[in-house]
Amino acid sequence: MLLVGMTGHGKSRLGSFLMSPEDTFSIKQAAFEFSEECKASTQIITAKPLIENGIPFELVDTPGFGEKAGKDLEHTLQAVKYLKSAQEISAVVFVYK
Ligand SMILES: Nc1nc2c(ncn2[C@@H]2O[C@H](COP(=O)(O)OP(=O)(O)OP(=O)(O)O)[C@@H](O)[C@H]2O)c(=O)[nH]1
Ligand SMILES: [Mg+2]
Repeated sequence: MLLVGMTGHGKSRLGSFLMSPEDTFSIKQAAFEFSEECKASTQIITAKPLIENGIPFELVDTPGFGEKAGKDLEHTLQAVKYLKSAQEISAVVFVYK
């Protein structure tokens, strides 16, 4: 399951919540690093294994769009490389606040 969207809209925060909804974790303990303010944080695509209803899958956090000139291209190339190597994408979640 791939989390995509504009920078600062909450992909990493949502991903961390989905990994452990019961935890009121601090930023340091979160599964996916997220920023304290609404600023760009994720730079590298990160996949974490998760089991839901006995079904194993990966939750994938991606860098956000709209950070600054040049970054969108860099992040898109990174995404293309990741998607080419991925076995299967079951869902793409567009995170919009
Ligand atoms: N109030 C509130 N704040 C949120 C929510 N989701 C995210 N935030 C805050 O918004 C800020 C940005 O969240 P991130 O999860 O880092 O955003 P992101 O989409 O991963 O950003 P990039 O990694 O730059 O693409 C952080 O301060 C979060 O705590 C939400 O649902 N409610
Ligand atoms: Mg992020």
